[in-house]
Amino acid sequence: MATLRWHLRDRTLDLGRRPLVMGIVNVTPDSFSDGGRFLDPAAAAAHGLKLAADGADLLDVGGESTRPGAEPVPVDEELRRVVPVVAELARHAAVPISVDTMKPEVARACLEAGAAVVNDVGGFRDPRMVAAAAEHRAGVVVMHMQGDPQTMQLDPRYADVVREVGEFFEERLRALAASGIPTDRVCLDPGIGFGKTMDHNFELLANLGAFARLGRPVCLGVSRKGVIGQVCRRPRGERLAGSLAVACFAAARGEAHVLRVHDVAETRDAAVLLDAIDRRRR
Ligand code: HH2
Repeated sequence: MATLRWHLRDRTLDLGRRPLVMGIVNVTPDSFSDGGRFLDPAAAAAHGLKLAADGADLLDVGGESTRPGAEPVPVDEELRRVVPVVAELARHAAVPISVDTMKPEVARACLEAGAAVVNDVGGFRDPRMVAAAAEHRAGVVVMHMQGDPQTMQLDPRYADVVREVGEFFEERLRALAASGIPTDRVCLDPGIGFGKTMDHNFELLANLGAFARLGRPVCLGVSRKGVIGQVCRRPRGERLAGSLAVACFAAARGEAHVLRVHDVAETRDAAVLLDAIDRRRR
């Protein structure tokens, strides 16, 4: 892989070697695969530390489920869920902390508590999100979503999903650079399952190279998602093999650089193995 760096506040991540593993810490009662397991902030922080010990390169803390049809969470409640967890992890985990939120108040409070990345499934279309990330020189994950989580799966439509997601990224990179977020702080994410049919998801997975060509790291979130379940006919608890297959396919082609996953230890093993093979390529 060529040199690829992602700047987050005072750190720089090197994505040129093996794919990085972003461990998911959901502080929610209703996330699609692990809702309710880590709603208590102490349990969530302990889970985050375990994922760091398992080899996560980043931890992504979220307090609002974005599964299709999920109920929006009021800002006070989301703050109450995530800020103590981010603060605890920023103090005790050696890896950068990301906050998965669409709310500027939450992004700002988490950055003040030590987060280094804002992961916005809304794609930083809200100028207040942009301002919060710019002021703190945070790294950002710009995800593509058609519509919003309440309605996104009702009737997703594209003339050409790969072209439209690519155009969205190009527009975002330009707009963010003009608003104080330089391109070297941006990671792109096609948003698998966010306003997409199964066909759209597979079109995107098969053509991730179109986004890697934009010169920025690509984050891929397929862990335990419906896109795995529908093909493999497995319930959520049995999608690890499928999740790894998709992640490895993309990473081995140099088309995914950050793997957002629930199963960190297993994904880390896969990433390290890919690297061991890749280093010997002639
Ligand atoms: N997927 C989910 C949430 N946030 N962020 C990015 N950048 N990319 C993704 O694919 C992505 C994301 C959904 O997964 P999860 O957090 O496990 O579930 P829930 O939203 O139900 O909490």
